[in-house]
Amino acid sequence: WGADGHHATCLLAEPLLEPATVDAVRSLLPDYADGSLASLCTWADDIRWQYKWHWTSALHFIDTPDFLCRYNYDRDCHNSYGDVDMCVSGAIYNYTSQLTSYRNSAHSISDPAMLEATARDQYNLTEALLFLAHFVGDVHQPLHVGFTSDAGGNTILVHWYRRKYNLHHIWDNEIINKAKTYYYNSNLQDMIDAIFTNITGDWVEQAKVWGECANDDISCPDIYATESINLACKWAYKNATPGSTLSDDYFFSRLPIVQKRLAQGGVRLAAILNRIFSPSK
Ligand code: DCM
Ligand code: DCM
Ligand code: ZN
Ligand code: ZN
Repeated sequence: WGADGHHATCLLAEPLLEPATVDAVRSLLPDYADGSLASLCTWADDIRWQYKWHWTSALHFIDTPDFLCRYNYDRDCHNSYGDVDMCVSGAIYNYTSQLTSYRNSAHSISDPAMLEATARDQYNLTEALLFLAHFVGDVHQPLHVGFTSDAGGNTILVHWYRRKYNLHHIWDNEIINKAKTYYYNSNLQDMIDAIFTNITGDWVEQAKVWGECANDDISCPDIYATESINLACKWAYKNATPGSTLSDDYFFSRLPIVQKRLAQGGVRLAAILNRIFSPSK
C-alpha cells in the first residue's frame, strides 16, 4: 500500500489493542511517536532508499509463479538473509518471532538492567515492531502477492480514467485515493471510521475469524498471502491487460475488495500484537 493504506491499517488496529499491548507498543516506539503506531506505519517505506536498508526492499512483497494463482512458502520465499526469509510472509514470521521472544524474556528476567541488555543485544525491537506493522499491511495488498514476470503489476501499464499508471500503483494508491475523494471529501479519517464501523458492526462475526490463527501460532501470514494471490487473480489482474482503460466499472467493483483488505490488515495487526503483548487474553 501507499501511505494512506498503511495509515488506515494501523489506525484500524489501534482501537483494537488491549491495554497491556498499548503500553508495550508505546514503550517500543520512539518518544516522538507519542504512542502512535500509525505515525510510523510507513517507516519501512521511508528507509528503503537508504544504503544500509536496501536489503529490506524484498521484504515488502512475494513473487509467485506466473499465472498459477497459488502461493507456497517454501517455493516462493527464498534467499534468506540472516534470520529473515526474503519475502513479506518470511518477514512477518521473523519479526513476530523477534517480538515474541522479547516478550518471553521480559517475563523471565526480573532485573530491569538485564532486560534492557537482552533487548538491545538480541534485536532492535523498535525496528521489529515497525516492520511488522508495515508488512502486515502490505501482505493484504493483493498485488503484493502477484506474479513474478510483471513484478506484482508494476510492469503492466494501463489507463486509469485519463491518466497512465502501472497496475500496482492503482492498487497501492489510486483506488483508495479515489474513494477518499469521491465519498469522504478527501478525509482519510472519515474513510477509516466508515471501515471501522463495519468491523464492529456488519463484519463483527467475520472479523473474529480474521484475527485467529491455527495451532497457537502468533501470526499466520501464509493465510493472508494465499488470500492475496487469489484476489489478485480474481480482481486485480482481471480485465487489466496492458494498455486497457480502467474506470468506473473497475473502481466500483474493486473498492469493496480494497476496503475489506484494509479491514483485515487492521484486525490482524491488532490480533497479532495482542497475542504477543497480552498473551493471557
Ligand atoms: N515457515 C515455513 N513454512 C510455513 C511457515 C513457516 O517454512 N508454512 C518458516 C518461516 C520461518 C520458520 O518457519 O522462517 C520459523 O517460523 P517461526 O518464526 O514461526 O518459528
Ligand atoms: N513490488 C511488488 N512486487 C515486486 C516488486 C515490487 O509488490 N516484484 C512492490 C513494492 C512497492 C512497489 O511494488 O510497493 C514498487 O516497487 P519498487 O519501488 O521496488 O519498484
Ligand atoms: Zn506496493
Ligand atoms: Zn511496503
